[in-house]
Amino acid sequence: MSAQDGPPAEPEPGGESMTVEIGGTSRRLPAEHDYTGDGRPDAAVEAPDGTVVVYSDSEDNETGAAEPDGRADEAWVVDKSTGRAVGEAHVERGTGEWVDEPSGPPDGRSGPPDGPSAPGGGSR
Ligand SMILES: [Ca+2]
Ligand SMILES: [Ca+2]
Repeated sequence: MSAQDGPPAEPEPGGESMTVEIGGTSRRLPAEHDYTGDGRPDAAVEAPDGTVVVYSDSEDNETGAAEPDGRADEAWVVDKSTGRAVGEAHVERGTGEWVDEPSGPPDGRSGPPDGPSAPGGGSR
């Protein structure tokens, strides 16, 4: 893709934020970068264990309509050392609870044989 011109309808950069509701608690997180590639800013939270959770808002959490409502409805757990997603979850419509996706992305499985790059120990 050639992106010579700016994005057509980008919401003002820098001033975005997203609400993440976990277990009845709401957190407001800055959403400044598009990690998922859909053109909308996502929020990211770094965890002490070296993973980053990326939150994405792509639909209305209550109706499921494809309109962002400012509340996160998808999340990916990314291993910082590899840059790969190691987990995925989404908000269950109706209950508003986070549900783990049972299986990873289908194309993440049979890739090129680049072995796990974990030289020298680790915490597991
Ligand atoms: Ca995004
Ligand atoms: Ca949402």
